Amino acid sequence: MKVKKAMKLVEEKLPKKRYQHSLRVAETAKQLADIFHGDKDICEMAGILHDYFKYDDLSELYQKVTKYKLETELLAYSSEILHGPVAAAYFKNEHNIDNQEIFDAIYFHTTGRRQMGLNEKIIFVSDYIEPERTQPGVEEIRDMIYKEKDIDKAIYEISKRTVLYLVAGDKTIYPATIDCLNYYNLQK
Ligand code: DGI
Ligand code: FE
Ligand code: FE
Repeated sequence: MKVKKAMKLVEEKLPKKRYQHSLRVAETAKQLADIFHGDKDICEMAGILHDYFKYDDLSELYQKVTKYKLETELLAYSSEILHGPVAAAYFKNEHNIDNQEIFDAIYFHTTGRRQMGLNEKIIFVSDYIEPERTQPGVEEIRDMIYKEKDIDKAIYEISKRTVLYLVAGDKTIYPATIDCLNYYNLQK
């Protein structure tokens, strides 16, 4: 699929603000691909498509988990966890995007996981630091990327903040989120 087609699909599917977020993630990811020697085309495509199912009803997402034979473990989680895996499977199956790195980057963009590939790491971080993100401490993460150029440290700090936030809100933590935290704690 060409970039323009991907943009058009996302523009038609998502509210304007979420479409614009997707474009900013793609732009940020291209920048990070330059800095860390990732693949700009993979980063751009994954960035554009990553949140495609962000606002689908849970029942629609569950149907697609079954249709695309994704892990049944996913059925215990909400759309916050599901929108990535379902988008990865949808674009692979319905739009012939058969690039494993794009698949992984979209699939794990919310949770991260242990041993992420470079482009997968770039999407995970770009989603968190794109220019309009304003969560407390985001500037520290931007410094780890743009000044220290330490992507593994940034991943650990993002995971840590996410887990703290989830625990504080009594949310269920998906296993890959914890794996990511532990793995990058030892890498940083
Ligand atoms: O889709 P975005 O808003 O751009 O960002 P995202 O896909 O990273 O989603 C962020 C949300 O997902 C945020 O509110 C935290 C939540 N999240 C991340 N890891 C987990 C999680 N929610 C649960 N319940 N469990 C997790 O492990
Ligand atoms: Fe997302
Ligand atoms: Fe996002």
